[in-house]
Amino acid sequence: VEVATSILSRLEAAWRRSDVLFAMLAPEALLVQPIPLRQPFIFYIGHLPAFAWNQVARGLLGRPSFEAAFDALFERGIDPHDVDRHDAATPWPPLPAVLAYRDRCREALRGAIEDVQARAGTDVLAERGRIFALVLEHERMHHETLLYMVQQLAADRKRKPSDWPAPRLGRGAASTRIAVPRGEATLGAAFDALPFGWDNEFPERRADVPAFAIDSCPVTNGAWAAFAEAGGYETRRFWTDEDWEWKERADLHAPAFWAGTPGRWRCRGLFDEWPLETVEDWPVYVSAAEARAYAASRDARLPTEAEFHRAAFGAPEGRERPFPWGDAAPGPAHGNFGGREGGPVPVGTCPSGASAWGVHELIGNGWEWTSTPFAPFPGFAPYVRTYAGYSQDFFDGRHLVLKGASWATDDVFVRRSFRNWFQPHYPYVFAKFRCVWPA
Ligand code: AVJ
Ligand code: FE
Repeated sequence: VEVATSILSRLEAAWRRSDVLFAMLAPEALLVQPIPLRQPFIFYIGHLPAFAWNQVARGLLGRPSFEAAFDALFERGIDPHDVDRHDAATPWPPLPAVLAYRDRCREALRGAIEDVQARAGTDVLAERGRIFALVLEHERMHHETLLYMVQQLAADRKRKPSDWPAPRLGRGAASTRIAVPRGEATLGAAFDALPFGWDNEFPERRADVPAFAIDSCPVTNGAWAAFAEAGGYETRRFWTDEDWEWKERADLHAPAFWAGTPGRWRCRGLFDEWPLETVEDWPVYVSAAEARAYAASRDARLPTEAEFHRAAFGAPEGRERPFPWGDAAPGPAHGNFGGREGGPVPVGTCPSGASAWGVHELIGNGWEWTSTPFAPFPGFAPYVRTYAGYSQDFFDGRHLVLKGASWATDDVFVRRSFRNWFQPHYPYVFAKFRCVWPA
């Protein structure tokens, strides 16, 4: 009963957050698709309940659909091969119908908790309430999707909540180069070590990581402006062939988060815009393609996933840590994640979240790009039989692993084994980077 109550209250909290986020949209924004690869907002109003219903009621309990067309229409948001599954000629259903569907799904889920628990002894997805953790994490993941879509939405189509946090302007810390000696890093996790993890987090894998040096802080807007103004976007040798071609085609001269012109850049937040000088110590949010061009300009490269782990969780005394700062459960003292700030903060201003080596904000203030293609660990199994394609569909060599968390990432994702992934030419994520060099 206690477990059921906690599942229910976590579901209800996630749903309330979903409703708060959708309330940021002006009504005319529902059909807007601010990111071409993503569906319009209305899709997500249906996707969150459809996903939960499809997983728990249809997938696990085998219940019949009450609205099969919506179950299918709202099932998946992004196709592995970037194909928009919704035929543009077919109009989306009216909002009241989608909201009625959402409410019916939520009601069915409230009623399904005990039925799922009854199968805990025989079904790995019912055991430890895994299917509900999955549904909860999916909903919370999409909260961040929504926020970075709202970020791209025109100002007159969104509404700032009255309690939106004030921006943290001001100076950050200067970045230094930190030497990390050779050692082992643990990636992933043993299946039984976590109450829930996505398929791509398992099993545990040890990597031997040669010594390297790494920026103590991520690259800032100010440093990026210097790169852009020195001709970084126009210097062919900093870019790989593919990245150059993409950048040329997109006609990119600045990060997707910037507006304005050279010397007069402005940085766009979710609802406001600032002259770059006032936020020059915020981490710069860029695509991996831009990040690796910047790294090349400094004779550096992006860290691998294993190097990120070594920098974040390794320690001179040998024993790896669950979190960069040690054993304490993640909270506001450890970094800018969990949606407590409304955007980035100046780099290096949360020293209590630094790793054993003194590397700052590896978790929080922006996801971090790695150079590692998203791929399964040896022994991978798509154990979520109701969603076997969650990771597998993206093991295509076209996605990179990101680690850490952004200001918008829920606390639930702050665990060592969590892996995010995006294409290197996807510039919309709250994703920062730092450089590494040979030792
Ligand atoms: C893990 C964040 C890359 O947003 O495409 C949501 C998560 N998968 N619904 C994404 C996801 C299906 C996924 N990322
Ligand atoms: Fe989804």
